[in-house]
Amino acid sequence: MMDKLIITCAISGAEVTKEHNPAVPYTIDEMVEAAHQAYLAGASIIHLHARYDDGKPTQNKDRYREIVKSIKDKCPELIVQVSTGGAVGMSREERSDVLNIKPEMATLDCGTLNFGGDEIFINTENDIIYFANKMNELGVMYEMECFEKGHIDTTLRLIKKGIIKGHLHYSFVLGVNGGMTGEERDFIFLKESLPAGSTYSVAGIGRYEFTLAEHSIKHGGHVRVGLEDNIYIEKGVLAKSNRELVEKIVTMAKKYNREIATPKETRQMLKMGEK
Ligand code: KMH
Ligand code: ZN
Repeated sequence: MMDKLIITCAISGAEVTKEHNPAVPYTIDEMVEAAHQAYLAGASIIHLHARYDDGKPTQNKDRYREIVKSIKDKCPELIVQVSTGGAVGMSREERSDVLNIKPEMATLDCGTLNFGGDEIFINTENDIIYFANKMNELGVMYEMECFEKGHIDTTLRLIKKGIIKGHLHYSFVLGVNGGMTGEERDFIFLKESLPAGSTYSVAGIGRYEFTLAEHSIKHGGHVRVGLEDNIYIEKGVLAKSNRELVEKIVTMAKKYNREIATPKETRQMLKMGEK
């Protein structure tokens, strides 16, 4: 029998706006509501980008502290995974400010890639080492975001050097303009490149969100959905909420007899707190 399914909901993002979909949360109240609804639908992890009330993304520790506290006041058992990726163009010092709140979990972006147009999401090897060292020091569980196969190879080198350690949990973020696509063959290639004993989730961008999710559910992996990654519930129809995207995954999971993991079960499966 396959493991229970861990659903992550990427509620806010840094690049998507209310002009793209009015359900994108900006204010703290909107973030709490989005997180709570996603949790009620079956999400055990919230992937969070802080924003100010006007939608501007920020990595400011005080803003994060307030949002995380407000979410946890409403849903004490939820896992809040903060972003250390921030928005394209932020420096690593700016991006890492959020780590000062000692989050339970955070992303570790494992390589550079084009992000469409003139944008480049920069993660040099030294950046990755910087973030990994900081998270190791603070005991923060990381989810390694890999946008293509070279990023997995980078993690393998850093694991050998003892820089990346603890339980290895990956996220394949596929379908970014400039990154690897999210076809089934891409997914299989990445999945088979992982070290033994690791776990993984997938985040399909745009039209890949649900097809990639289905590959992962079928093969025993985990899934991330949310307005950060995709704003449509089906072709041409805007999602009403983050919750609606999570519900679609829960329905899909039933088809493959995958039960949904609670936050407590997620912590056990990802061996959190063992660092
Ligand atoms: N906003 C992207 C540039 C992460 O959260 O760690 C980076 C991102 C990755 O979303
Ligand atoms: Zn993100």
